[in-house]
Amino acid sequence: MTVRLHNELDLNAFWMPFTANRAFKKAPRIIESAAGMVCRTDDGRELLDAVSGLWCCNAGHCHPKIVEAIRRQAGELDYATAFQLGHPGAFRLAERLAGMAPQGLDAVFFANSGSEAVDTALKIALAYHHARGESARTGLIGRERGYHGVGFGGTSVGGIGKNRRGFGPLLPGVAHLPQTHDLAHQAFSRGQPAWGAHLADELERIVAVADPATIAAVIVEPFAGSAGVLVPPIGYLERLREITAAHGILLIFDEVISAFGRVGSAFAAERFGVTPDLIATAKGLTSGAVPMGAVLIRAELRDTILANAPDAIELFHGYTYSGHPLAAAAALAALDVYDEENLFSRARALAPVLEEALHGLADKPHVRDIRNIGLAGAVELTPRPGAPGARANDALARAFDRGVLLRATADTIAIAPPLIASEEHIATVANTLGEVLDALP
Ligand code: PXG
Repeated sequence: MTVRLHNELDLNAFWMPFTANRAFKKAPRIIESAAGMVCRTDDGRELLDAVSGLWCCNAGHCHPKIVEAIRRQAGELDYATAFQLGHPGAFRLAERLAGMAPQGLDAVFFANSGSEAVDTALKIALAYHHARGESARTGLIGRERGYHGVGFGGTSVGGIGKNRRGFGPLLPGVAHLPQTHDLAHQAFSRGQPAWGAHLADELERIVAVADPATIAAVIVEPFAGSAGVLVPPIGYLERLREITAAHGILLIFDEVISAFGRVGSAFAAERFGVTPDLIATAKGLTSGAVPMGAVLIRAELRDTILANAPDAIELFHGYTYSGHPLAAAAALAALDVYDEENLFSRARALAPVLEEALHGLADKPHVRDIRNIGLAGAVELTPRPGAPGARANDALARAFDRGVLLRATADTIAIAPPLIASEEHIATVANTLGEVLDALP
């Protein structure tokens, strides 16, 4: 007889993040170990991980090289502060990231999560304008359905209503661009939709109302992940870049999900051919093995702040664990693995396989849209009347029982396998989802 470990666990104290705690604790699902594409539950079941943990384990789980690098680092230097001291790993990693980043983004600031990376990027944007004597530029522009983590900055620029409600007035001076997904014009688009570039022109309207000289930055995900893989219309990001540049507004890409191969390149900025002023990233940076976030910054921004600083310390910002030795070691190893195993080009090669497999589900019951970009895809279902989200949740539970781990936001099911996935893995995910949809009420 299998012993279920969670029967021995007291589940009460851990208040789980973004979780239906009461429901979970009645029917807990515990992952005990993982390797490569597979997670194992405490009752010995194997699950094919079709969401890379949570969009982060791009090299798969427990990659031996990453595991070994963390082990080695833990025995050599557990911690060194980066405040007025340093250790080699953080410098090596920053140099490496600057080398991979789009041209000109040569300065790197370390954080410990996507949320911290986003708030750091927003603060650096404000500090830059302040250093240039444009202290009135404090306004920030996000986008409807955008997700930028859970700090007060990221929550303020974020555009998912439920994540904002109940948390007070948030930051002042924030506006939101319209979201870019439109079923009537884009349903079942493969890759970037042809319709919707004009939605970027809304920025002109917002800027005209607010006075451009009061706006510091625009922040968007190159493709929106959490909201359910909303792919940028052709020409949309280019247009945002033109408008921001014309008004002296910084453009921040939130690449917490889209970097490190998810769309077949180191950064989505490269894939879409649009270079922002700052990139916030995390997740795949360490392949999820140790928490870490980073902001890549156009060097001129950093240099302006350094040159105009009234104090010896130029930016009063940073974290106890900025550039933590274990995180830096994990990230350096992850970047090695991405290189050695050509995982970004592998993702590029697998993208059409995922596209074909997912769009093959178009005629299944309840499906009202399918979207994809790189190794990210979404199947959007028609909600059950009066019960938004219930149908996708049901689908997830059924896929789990059939050994496939998926994610859902509202009634959209997201698929984002590790970049080490094989064509067979992708077929298994799509076939399982197809069987689930066939039987789904
Ligand atoms: N920006 C983006 C674009 C993200 O996707 C964050 C910031 C925040 O990162 P941290 O490390 O602070 O969580 C994220 C996180 C989902 C899901 O189901 C996605 C995230 C987090 C939780 C759930 O799609 N992304």
